[in-house]
This record gives sequence, structure tokens and C-alpha cells, in this order.
Amino acid sequence: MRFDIFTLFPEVFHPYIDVSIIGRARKSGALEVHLHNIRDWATDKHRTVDDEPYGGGGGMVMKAEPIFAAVESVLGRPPQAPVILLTPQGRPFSQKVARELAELPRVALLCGRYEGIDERVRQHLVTDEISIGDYVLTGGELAALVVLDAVTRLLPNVLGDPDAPDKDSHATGLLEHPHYTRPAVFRGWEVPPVLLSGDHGKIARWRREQSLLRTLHRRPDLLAKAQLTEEDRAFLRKLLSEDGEALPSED
Ligand code: 9D3
Repeated sequence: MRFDIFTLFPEVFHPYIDVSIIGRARKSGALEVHLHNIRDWATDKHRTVDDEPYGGGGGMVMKAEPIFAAVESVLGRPPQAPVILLTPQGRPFSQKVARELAELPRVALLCGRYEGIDERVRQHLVTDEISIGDYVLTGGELAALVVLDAVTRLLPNVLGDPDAPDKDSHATGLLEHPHYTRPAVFRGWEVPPVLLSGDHGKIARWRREQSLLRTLHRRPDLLAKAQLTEEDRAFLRKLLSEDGEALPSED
């Protein structure tokens, strides 16, 4: 899969995309990331990429011309791939959106800065708009990295275990159970004995119950949508009857 990322700060991507799973995916050829500095398409002597808003009000707005020139010179006119704007006004990013994007051979990500972007970019160049959540960032770059990261790990041959993405908590609809590794006792804190028992049936049931408990406690909104077995429902009913109306505390 190929990503073309259009930004005023291409250098901020390198420390992340050169290492770990994304770095490995690029080396193996599963992923291509092409970074483009929008400023390279500004034509005036000061290489201007922003200007004051029509109608006043302060702040600066990203100009349309350099963005159209950048995207069309790389992707063609009209662009031969979806052009996704990272913006607080976009549709919420989720594991489902990540899975949709991972099916595509190529996408362009457009990172905004300043107060916003000339509306004609949105109307006539952008095909989709994504937000990564309800908090205020200083620009679209971190959001583009989030999207790139979540999509890359879903590409074929990127993770060691091809089934791993299906086991993700957001794929099963529940939060994950706790994890432990050696030593069995650290500062007097013991690993739950069931994990040392060697009884794989008991371990699987304990992990499932921990997932249910944790999801009920922290993300009851997820529990409402999760695929639950009759055994899961019986466990939850038991918890709720023991503790009355209160949510069970985990620790
Ligand atoms: C200071 C201007 N803000 C008015 C309340 C609007 C605004 C514009 C641009 C707020 C943030 C930004 C920069 N953010 C992004 O470009 C962005 C973003 C985000 O801030 N939160 C969640 N997802 C995203 S995707 C891109």
C-alpha cells in the first residue's frame, strides 16, 4: 500500500516511520510512504502557503493553490487515489475505518496547519475527512501518523501472526485481559496463580472474565455492542447481582 503525505512539516514523520513495525513494513515493500512538503509548490519568492482569512477574524488560512499543485502533481488531475484531509471536523477514526483504508492500494493524507484550510480544497480536492478524536491538536501531522500506524499493522505480511489483528480488543469488542511475564513474584506482587496452573481451559475462562470485568468497569459502552456468549452473560449477571447497582471495582 502507498501513502502520499502532504504536510508543511515532513521531517516530523521520520523518527516514527523509520523504526519498528512501520519501518519494517517499508523495508519489506508492504508499505510505501512518500512525504511531500506543500511549501515546495509555493511559487512566490517567499514561498507563501498561508494568508489572512477573507472576512477577517484573525488567524491564518492555508492557501488553495500550493495544495492543489502539490496533490495534482503527485496524484494526477484529477487525483488517482482518495485524498483524505485530517481535520477536527472529519468523521471519527476507528478500527472499522482503518480496515476500510487497509483495503486500498493507495491513499493521500493531507495535513492542515493554522486555523484551517481554504474551503475550496475541501470541496474540490478532498474526498474524505477524518478526525482522530475530540481534543485539539496543533495540526494534522500526528493524526496522519495515527492513521498510518493503525492501517499499516493491518496490511498483509506486516505482523508476524496473520491472525493477530483479529484478536485485537477493538476487533473482539472487549478490552484485553491483564498480561504478566516473569518473575512470578515482583516486590511481593504475585502473578495470579491460575496463569501458572497449566490448565489452559481455566486460563482461557479467567482471561475472558477479566476482559468482561474490565470492559464493564471502564467501557460499558463497548459491552453493549460486544458479541457475548450465554456464559459471558451469566458471569455479568452474577457480578451485577453481587454488587447491586454499583459497577464492580477491579483492583
Ligand atoms: C484554533 C482553531 N480551532 C478553533 C477552535 C480549530 C482548529 C483548527 C485546526 C483546531 C485544531 C486544528 C488542528 N487539528 C488538526 O488539524 C486535526 C485534529 C485535531 O485537532 N483533533 C483530532 N483530530 C484531528 S485531525 C486533524
